Amino acid sequence: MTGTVVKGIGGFYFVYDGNTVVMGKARGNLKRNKELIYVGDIVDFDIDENDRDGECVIHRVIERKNYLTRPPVSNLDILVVVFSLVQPAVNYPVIDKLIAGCEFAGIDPVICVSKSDLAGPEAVSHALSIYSPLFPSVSVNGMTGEGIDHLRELISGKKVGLAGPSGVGKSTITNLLHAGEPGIAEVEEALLKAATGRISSKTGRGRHTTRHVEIFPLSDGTMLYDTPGFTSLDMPEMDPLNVRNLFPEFRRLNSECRYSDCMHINEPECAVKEALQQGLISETRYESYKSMTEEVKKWRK
Ligand SMILES: Nc1nc2c(ncn2[C@@H]2O[C@H](COP(=O)(O)OP(=O)(O)O)[C@@H](O)[C@H]2O)c(=O)[nH]1
Ligand SMILES: [Mg+2]
Ligand SMILES: [Zn+2]
Repeated sequence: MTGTVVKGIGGFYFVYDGNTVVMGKARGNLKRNKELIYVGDIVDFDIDENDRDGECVIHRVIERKNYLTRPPVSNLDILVVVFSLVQPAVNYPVIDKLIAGCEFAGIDPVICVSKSDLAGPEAVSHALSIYSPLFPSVSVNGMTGEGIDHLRELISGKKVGLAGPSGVGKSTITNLLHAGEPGIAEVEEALLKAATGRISSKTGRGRHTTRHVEIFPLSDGTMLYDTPGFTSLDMPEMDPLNVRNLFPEFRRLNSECRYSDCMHINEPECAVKEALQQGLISETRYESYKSMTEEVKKWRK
């Protein structure tokens, strides 16, 4: 049978088959090879016939198209990159680095400007104008729920997580997405049933719970990754020249610069700098690009 790992705790995994949740363990060979199973993995599993409690055995990971490490999750289609303009103030380099991290990991970003009640409509439209030509973008008011339906549409049927600085409203948005979802109560009940008496309280308090991740299926087929939120994504060491490929608005211009290895910083006849001067590329995006390039250069020293 095939299912999605929706939770892992103390060496046990919970597998959702589209209907119900069963609890189980990884087969011996997976454990011996120290192959980690990630929440989000699509796995091949069987119900253990000899097990009265209907535990399952996970034979292998069938699909892991991408993964993130902090917290460890796989197979995200979308990361909703959330930021507010005030309380806390926006830090564009941090946001653009998160977006670049999505590009790097092969995850589609959806941009969400939060706390629209605090910033004023002009500031919100300005922020949206930076991102909406590049990515699906939405503004949300966590106090009234305004914008949540639009966000639901943008993530419908996908495997979705939330990322963004602390305090921007990720938990609030997650709760709004959960509101009135019968699927969540059912899965929670099945999880609880599967776990009762099987996980010792000692294991339950172990280190596996410190970065708690759980996936909740919503009624429209969306799989919502309930995490404390990704505040940053790991970036590997890379050639500074590759940073330009993580900015989609630069990519189509790369071939139009005089030099094919143009970094778009000090070179003459640079199509990106021309686009910047014409207002076709946002200044904050360009500044973020420069600061990321500097950061990547430092790592390589
Ligand atoms: N005014 C206002 N406050 C919000 C909004 N969304 C969240 N908050 C508040 O901002 C604080 C941080 O929100 P939280 O969801 O915990 O942020 P997280 O750290 O990103 O998960 C809480 O006190 C929320 O009540 C919003 O849209 N407007
Ligand atoms: Mg939170
Ligand atoms: Zn250039």
